[in-house]
Order: sequence, then C-alpha cells, then structure tokens
Amino acid sequence: MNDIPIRCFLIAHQGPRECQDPIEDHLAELYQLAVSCGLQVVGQKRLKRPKISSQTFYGPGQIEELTLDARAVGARILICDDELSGSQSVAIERLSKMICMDRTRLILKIFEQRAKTKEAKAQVELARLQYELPRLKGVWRHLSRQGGGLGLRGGAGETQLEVERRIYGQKISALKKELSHVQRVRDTQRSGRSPAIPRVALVGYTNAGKTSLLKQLTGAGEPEDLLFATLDTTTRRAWLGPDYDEATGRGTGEPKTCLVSDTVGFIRKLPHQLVAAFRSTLSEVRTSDALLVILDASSLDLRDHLKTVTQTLKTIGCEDNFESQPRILILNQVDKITRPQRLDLARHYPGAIQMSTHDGLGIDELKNWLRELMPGPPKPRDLEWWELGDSRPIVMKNPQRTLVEVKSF
Ligand SMILES: Nc1nc2c(ncn2[C@@H]2O[C@H](COP(=O)(O)OP(=O)(O)OP(=O)(O)O)[C@@H](O)[C@H]2O)c(=O)[nH]1
Ligand SMILES: [Mg+2]
Repeated sequence: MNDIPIRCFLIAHQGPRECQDPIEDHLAELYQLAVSCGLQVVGQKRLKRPKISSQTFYGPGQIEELTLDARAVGARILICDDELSGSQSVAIERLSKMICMDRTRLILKIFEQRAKTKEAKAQVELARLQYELPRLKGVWRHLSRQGGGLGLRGGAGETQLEVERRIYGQKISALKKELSHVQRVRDTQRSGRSPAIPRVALVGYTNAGKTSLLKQLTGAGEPEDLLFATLDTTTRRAWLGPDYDEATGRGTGEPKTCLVSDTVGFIRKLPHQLVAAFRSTLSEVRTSDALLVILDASSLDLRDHLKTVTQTLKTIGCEDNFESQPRILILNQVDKITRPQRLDLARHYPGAIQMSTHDGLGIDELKNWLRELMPGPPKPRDLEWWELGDSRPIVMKNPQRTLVEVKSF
C-alpha cells in the first residue's frame, strides 16, 4: 500500500458582499476535512467572483490560473468548498486535468472510510447514490460529447444515462427497504427498554468531545482527533451516584443511572443526503429524554457551530419540544482557553456547563443536572436564549428568558 498521502488544493468562492474572514474559516474547516480524509493539503485560494458561472462555477480564467498554482505544489485533487453540479465538476476537471471534488463529496468519502457496521455502510451508500443520481446527467452529457473517443456515438450517452439511472433507482429502493427494516428493529429494541431509566443523547459539532464525554460518564468509547470519528450510535449506562440527598435525608440510597448515547457529529453544510440516510441512527437523538449539546469552547466559530447544531436538530425532528426534551449546553475543551475567555463565555451562555473532559471539570455539575431528570415532581426551568427558535412565541418573564416546566420521565 502506498503511504504517501495524495496532495490536494482547496478553493472557495467569495461573493462581492462576502467578507474574507468567514471564507477563511470555511477553508480552515475544509482543511480539517481533507486531513480527516487522509489527504495532504498543499495550498488554498479564495476565488472572488460576482456571479457564479453555470458551466464552470468559477471563471474559466480563474481555473486556469488556479491550475498553475496547484500543479506547482504537486496537487492532484482540487477540493471546492462550494457545492457543484455534475457538469460543473466535469468541466473543472476538463479544464484543470485534475480530480475535482466538492465539499459534499469529500464528507461522503470520509463517511465511506469510517463506516464499519452493515447499517452505517448502507446509510453511507444510500447517501452517495442520492448525491450522484442528479449528477449523472452532467457526467454522461460530457461523455456523449466526447463521442467516438470513448466508443460512444450520438445518443449513446443518453441511453447509457437511462440505464444508469434505473440501476441507481433500484439500488436506492433496496437500501431504503433494508434501512427501514433496521429502523423497525431499533424501534422494537427501544420499546423494550425500561422507561424508568432516562435516555440522554450526546449531540454536537464534530470533534467537540462527544465520545470523550461518553467515556467520562460510562467508561466506553475511544476519542480521536478526527472529524466524524464516530458514525454508529453507542449506548451505555452511566452511574450518577446514589439516590440520596444528604441535605434533606430523603431518598432510597439506590443507584441512580441513565443511558447515554453517542452519535454522529454535525458540521456546517452537512449533506442533506447524509442527514436523511442517517435517520435511523439519529432516531436515538429524536426519541431521547434529554439532549446534551456539546461544542468545542475553544473554537473561533463557536456561535456558528451552535447555530449549525440547533438547525440540524430541527432538520431531524427535534423541534419545539424543549419541554419534553430538555437540553443542556456543554462548552467543552475549556482547558484550551484563558480565564478571561471563560468569563466571557459565562456571560454569553450563563446556563451552559463549562467542561473539560480531559481533566474532569464540569462532570459533577452535569451529573447533578442529569440527576434532576429522574422521575419526580416537575421542576420549573428557564429556557436559555439559544434554545428559543426565532419563530417561537415568547412569554416574557424577563427580557431574556421564558419559564417552562421540565416534564418528569
Ligand atoms: N484539550 C482538550 N481536548 C479534548 C477535550 N475533549 C476532547 N478532546 C479532544 O478532542 C478530540 C475529539 O474528541 P472526541 O471525543 O473524539 O470528539 P467527538 O465529538 O466524539 O468527535 P467525532 O466523533 O469525530 O464527531 C480528541 O483528540 C480528544 O482528545 C477536552 O476537554 N480538552
Ligand atoms: Mg466521536
């Protein structure tokens, strides 16, 4: 096996009204994605352009210039942060004589590399086919135009396109059927679990520390410094201490536990095909009794990450049910930031738990929050501003907060 990583060059479009900083941040994330895919990044470029070209996305002159830069540093793959159509990818490949991948395809490749279980493999395969299906036309139209060179003449490309589409359609239906069976099995298993034990799901931006927190709480899981290291759901029991309150002398002294599920992480522009394909895996999140929303507090894009996570949660059906599915925000990796930065975060996210899974900071606070979720009389709770969707009617108790009741499990 060849161990030398393939070199790639990153590009991102910058519109006339777009600032440089967010584009640079997007390129930094694309860099992490490329590295997580096993590629070596040798350069990057922002391509300024007022209008998107329907044929080549970027300008043909820009692509020629870019090709020279990319070739000079030995790149063999161009990776675009923007989503390209099939014909645009083919056109860029034709102009640059390099492989061209968009962000979605790169994320799909990472998922393909990580998928180990039969279910994860089927989910990723479904997402890939759904991504490629609408792009087949661009690819076959291009082959058709090349005509005799590839043994295709006249409408041969069109006929082949129909054949390919039919094959894709059949594979997609077979995978959907397989996954709906898995979903039914999962639903049955879930209904067999004791309702007395609360189930909480770890959700958050990829690489924020979900698996590290699972390990802290349950002893299971292997954290890795990679994007999308976790694809499959792992559920383990967490020990929260005895059911006894020293202050009041009340409680049974019985052990209090909850089930914690670690799942696939989210990212900006997570391909919708993947979100749809991972529906059964993500059903653990949808049906859990509470959500632990984890973010990397040291990230410069923290606010954006939170927005991405709340939006993705809405997409998978965790919407407007904060009362029956309470959430707590966990700002992890605070050991990487300074004290003034932590104070600043405490001001912006007063209800969040600041945590470091590396040194155990915040774990007891989280366990206390989880203990509060145990069956018992409902306790009033204030919603944090980040939990409130813009469209939600707000009954103002004070300018920032709304009073709701957390239902018991
Ligand atoms: N400094 C520091 N690093 C942390 C902390 N928590 C996790 N990490 C590191 O962050 C990286 C990602 O941790 P994981 O727990 O695998 O993150 P994840 O959210 O499960 O990531 P994916 O499964 O890839 O989405 C690993 O290298 C961890 O060692 C923390 O509190 N402090
Ligand atoms: Mg993980």
